Amino acid sequence: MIMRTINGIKNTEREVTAVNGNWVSRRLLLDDDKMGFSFHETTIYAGTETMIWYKNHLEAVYCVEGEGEVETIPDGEIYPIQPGTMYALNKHDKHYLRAFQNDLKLVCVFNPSLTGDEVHDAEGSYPSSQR
Ligand code: 9YT
Repeated sequence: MIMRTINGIKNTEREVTAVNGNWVSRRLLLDDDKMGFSFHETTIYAGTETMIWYKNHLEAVYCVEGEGEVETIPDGEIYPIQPGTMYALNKHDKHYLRAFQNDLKLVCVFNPSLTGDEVHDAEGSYPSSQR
């Protein structure tokens, strides 16, 4: 049995802030938990835009708070996000993620699981896992 809380993760190595300050992510489950996926709560700060491209991972994202949008690149299609919305990057879609007036609180699942050591490169991508 694994039991963790967001409060227990704050200020530990499982809490990561983006280099550009756009988001903070708390990693509830990572690769070493051996669940076959990783599980995150990510807060995207109000008024920010982040380019993301998970070339090597599939991700599903569920919004629990806030409003924003995803814009897929290069087709420019806009997908609004509000509480209750799920989006799945099933084609490794390159995208902009924007939060509007309030912070966006998102719950995310990655396959393959993130190890927690990944760093977004200039394309918004994480490297492929070593396995
Ligand atoms: C919304 C989103 O892409 N969240 C991803 C989680 C975060 N980049 C992390 O924990 O690395």
